[in-house]
Amino acid sequence: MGKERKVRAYTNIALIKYWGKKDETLFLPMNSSLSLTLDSFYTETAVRFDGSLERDEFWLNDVQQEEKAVQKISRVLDLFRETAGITEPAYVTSTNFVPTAAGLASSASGLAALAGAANLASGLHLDKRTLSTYARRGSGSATRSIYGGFVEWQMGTNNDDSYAVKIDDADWDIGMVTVIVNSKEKAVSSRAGMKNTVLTSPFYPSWLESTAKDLTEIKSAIREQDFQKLGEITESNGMKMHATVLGATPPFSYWEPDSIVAMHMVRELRQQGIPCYFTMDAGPNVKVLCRLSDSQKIQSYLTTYFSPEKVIISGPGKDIEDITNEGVYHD
Ligand code: 2P0
Repeated sequence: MGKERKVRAYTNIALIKYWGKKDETLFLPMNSSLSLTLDSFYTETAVRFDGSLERDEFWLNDVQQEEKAVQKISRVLDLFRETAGITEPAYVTSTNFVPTAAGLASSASGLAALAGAANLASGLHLDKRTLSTYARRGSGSATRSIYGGFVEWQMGTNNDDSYAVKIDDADWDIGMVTVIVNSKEKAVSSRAGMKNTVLTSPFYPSWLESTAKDLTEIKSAIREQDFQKLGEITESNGMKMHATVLGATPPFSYWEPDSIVAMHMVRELRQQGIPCYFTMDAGPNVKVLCRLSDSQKIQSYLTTYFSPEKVIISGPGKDIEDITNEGVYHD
């Protein structure tokens, strides 16, 4: 039996969105994206390869997972088994750490933590860049969760050159306030939503063109630590992604009435002189990019409408971490 290894990976929120694949098997995206890793939402996953098991076993938040969820992780584990020459099944335990009542599951931190733990348990010890290509095969957004701070997923052209690169530690008073509008499972998964958008939305080609420009500009905003420019590009890019969805056949939207309330409140905060900008993903929750030092003021304002447990402050998250021996007493 192999040694169990445990890893923590933090989730990330895209400021320049990944929306569409050019290769569904390899998870090669249609465009490069850029995200902020968050410290308030993370996953801890332990993996051990164990010859006494008949097949992979996966426990998430102390509940044994059914076939479909097991298959999803087995595909990633197979990549490590193939490279390391391992034939044993794996025993995987995972815990999602999200604030109470948020109910957010995160494929980004989940699949990144799985890849990170399998990397150590298999003895491969891949560098982080290569590891991000393995995480990518579990879920596109997981590519970026290998690193903390601002992270670019460079789309590349093949399995080996589509990876994550850290752009900046985001340690210049950067934060994000997440507004949980609805924590139920979404009606259109991001995987299905992006596929339908690529195939049917007439706005999609313009999205690709415009997002390439946004990426160049947001990287210069990060380099210059120009928060206003960073925020304006973030808000604009998110809205453009949602516009492609409205143009799909059949048209759909991830927004709910309270998403629009949250967006209005962010605009009001800006009118009050607090710089903050919203973005949304494949669901109704609203994420507010802000100065970490303003996050409590923003939270106070948002909780005049939303319940306090639904408005969560994050700072920048860290790189994926080996926590195998965390909590173990060393003398
Ligand atoms: C992102 N999203 O860049 C974009 C913006 C949602 C909207 O990545 O099919 O779970 O597993 O690669 O990564 C969510 O989609 O999709 C996502 P798959 P994923 O964060």
